Amino acid sequence: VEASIPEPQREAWLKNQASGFKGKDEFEKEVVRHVETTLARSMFNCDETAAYAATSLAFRDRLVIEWNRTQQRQTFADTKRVYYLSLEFLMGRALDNAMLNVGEKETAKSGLSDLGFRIEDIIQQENDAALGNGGLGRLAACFLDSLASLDYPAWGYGLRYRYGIFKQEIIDGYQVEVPDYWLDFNPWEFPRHDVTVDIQFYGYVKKTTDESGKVTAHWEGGDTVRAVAYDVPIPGYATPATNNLRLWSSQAASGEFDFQKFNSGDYESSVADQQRAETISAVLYPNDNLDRGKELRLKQQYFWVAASLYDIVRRFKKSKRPWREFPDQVAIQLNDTHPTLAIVELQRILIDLEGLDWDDAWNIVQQTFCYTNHTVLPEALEKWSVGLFQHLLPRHLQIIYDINLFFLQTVERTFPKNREILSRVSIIEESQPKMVRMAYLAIVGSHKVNGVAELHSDLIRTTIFKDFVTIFGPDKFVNVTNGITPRRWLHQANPGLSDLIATKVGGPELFLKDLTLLNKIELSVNDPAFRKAWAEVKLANKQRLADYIKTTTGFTVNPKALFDVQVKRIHEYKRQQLNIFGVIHRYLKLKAMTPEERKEVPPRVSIFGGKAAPGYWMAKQIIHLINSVSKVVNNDPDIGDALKVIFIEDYNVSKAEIIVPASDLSEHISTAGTEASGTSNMKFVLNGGLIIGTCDGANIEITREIGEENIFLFGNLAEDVDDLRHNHTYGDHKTDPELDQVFDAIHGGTFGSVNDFQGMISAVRDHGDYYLVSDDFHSYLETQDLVDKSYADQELWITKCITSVSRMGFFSSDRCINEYAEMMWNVEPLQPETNIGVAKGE
Ligand code: CJB
Repeated sequence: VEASIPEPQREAWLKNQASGFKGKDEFEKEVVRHVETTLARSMFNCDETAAYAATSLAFRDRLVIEWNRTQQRQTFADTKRVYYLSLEFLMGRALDNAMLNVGEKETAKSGLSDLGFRIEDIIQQENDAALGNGGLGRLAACFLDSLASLDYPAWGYGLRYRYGIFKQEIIDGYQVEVPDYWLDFNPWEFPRHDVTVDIQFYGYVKKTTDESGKVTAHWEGGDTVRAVAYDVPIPGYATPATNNLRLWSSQAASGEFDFQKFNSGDYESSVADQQRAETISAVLYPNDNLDRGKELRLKQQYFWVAASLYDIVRRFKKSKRPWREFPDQVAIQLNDTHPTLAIVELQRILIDLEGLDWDDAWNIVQQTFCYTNHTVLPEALEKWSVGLFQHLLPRHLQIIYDINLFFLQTVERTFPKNREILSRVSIIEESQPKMVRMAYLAIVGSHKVNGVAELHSDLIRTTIFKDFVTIFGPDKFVNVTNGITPRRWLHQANPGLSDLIATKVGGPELFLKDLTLLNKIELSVNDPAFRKAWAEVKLANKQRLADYIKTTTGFTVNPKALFDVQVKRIHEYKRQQLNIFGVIHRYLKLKAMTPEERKEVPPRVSIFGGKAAPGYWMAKQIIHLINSVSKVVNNDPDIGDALKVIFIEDYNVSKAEIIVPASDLSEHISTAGTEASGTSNMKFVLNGGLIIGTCDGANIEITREIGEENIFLFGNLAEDVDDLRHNHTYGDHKTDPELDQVFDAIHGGTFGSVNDFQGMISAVRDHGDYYLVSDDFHSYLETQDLVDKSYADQELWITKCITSVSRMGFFSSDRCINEYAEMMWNVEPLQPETNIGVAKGE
């Protein structure tokens, strides 16, 4: 390594090694130093933004020192690493997390107070890093936290979008999208202008044959775009281990602009070239559970995958090991099919650039990759047209055809003369136009495939990937039920509850590293002091949310009311429409009561939040209906506290941190068989709220863990969905009569012009009610009545909550990551103590 300092000079380096702050005095010194030098400001010119920046930089310095040590340790130990490839990392804010994970939040709090700031205000200054849409991206963020906290040698690879998920504004009840320019000032990233990769697109393939007759393909011509690395340190909790998230940003390969064009007077087109290159990493596609097949998206995928693989291969080559050892050193996890091109790219590198035989290369590829499926929804399964591939990535298309050919040949050997199976499993769909089926390519190129909850894993084995189970055998398909990091989703979001639990479990660092220890609190379920403290924590969290609602919407809600929450992406399959129809039904019932009767009903606040994809018309209609109902109900003097309906604008990770701890009841009510897992269900229960839900995704395992007496399940089962749908189309299907009352109210103009909501009604009445809203409506209302009755008995309710929390240990993402490591990656943690000696950097 040429950049390495020669041996004789190293002593001077070792003597002068950087060491971040220790203790409050040094923290304050670092903050002041950053304000006065890095930011060139002073005590006469230091607002909260500057204090946030300086505090973050002080923590970043600490992280980067540990980051360096961690990378050196891993290189020195020459261990296997995991690479988690994800187009989305929904990280949220970093400062609070960094303070808690390195165990210095108290230091920072008192230091900032000495310097004239409240830590809460400083934390609020940070923009969310919102490089994701929803569950899939947040899962990736939880996994990074667990990988670091468990000392696994792991890197995340993603794209550094200039614009993350859009900001949502609600104007006159409608969603309006506003760009999220979050990079204004981001102290958490390190630009690595020295780590760049030039990525090729378009062009053509030339083949040459050497004397021995060996044919080699050369991909030539086309455009080149430069990938520049930006590194984000990922601190582990209660360990010095600090991993790396490397995000690629695109820029013109020739630097700022094409100087030849520039000098010849073609200034505009040189700038246009530069902008075209930058477009690749400009914006996150805002679709959740939907594939749109846009060329720029495929460009993003290849750009990111090619840069990441170049980096991984470069790192492997430094070890000078033979290629066959690549899978002993490298495990690559494909988060959904978005990075599937990595399979093709590695095969291309091995055969075209490194000269390996096809079979040897393919063996290495299959041993390296694993693939996670996150959905069975047909509209979300990625396909790309062969024509687009041919144009953008001509060599990759050839390799895909060869992969398919060899795969189909083996299938044919096992199932001779079975043409149906061949066409069913072919990576190329023989449609007009022909399409590349990315999930099939991901399965064929990986050695393990997993679903994200038991029901979901069973469904993929028996439906969408059934033929592949027959071909490869059942062992290739495994389940890893999703999890969440208790650091962010309990300790950070709900410090009151975390502290209370810690008193029974022997300190936060114990249960936050082994969440099964939560079961100890069940011993205190009847302890009056513990129960009282529990109720106080919940009320304080509800008060915090009520204050937030007051400031942002102007509506006053009673913190003693039952807070009923549904926050997630807006999607027909997640059925926010079922919820809002239920709310309307409740409103109509309340209106029909006398004031005395109304007083007997337990008050409720129905809280919604979530973004609709900008092109998803029905989802936008749902948002509009919720806001229209909110306006009518909240301003109806007959109703008062009995019912309030709130739509929280721009739901994101940092808002979830306020909302989740404040919930009494949360709704996870997808049509059975559609929600692969869900992870917010886990967050809500862990924070002492109960669930109303369908038998879908991880709700089923949550029930198994916490007991069915502690969850409000309703609705049809996944196994009955097909028959019900069939009956809608061919049978004598009638809308549920109580739902008809709701539709009548909407028709009557109670919530504004019916034209605005006709689509939602027609979907149920005229278009087959694909999501079974009518079929589940009665059962939903009955179960909501049961919720009211249960909530009225506060003593029993608290018992349910404490018991549920105590049994949630299974849902830590630490358990999940250990399962991946053992079943799929074959990697071991590398504990910090094992490091001694000097290595050569990452
Ligand atoms: N998921 O967030 C997304 N986006 C997709 O495009 C496909 C799936 C979600 O992934 C989560 C993590 O596995 C699941 O919990 C959730 O059910 C699924 O919808």
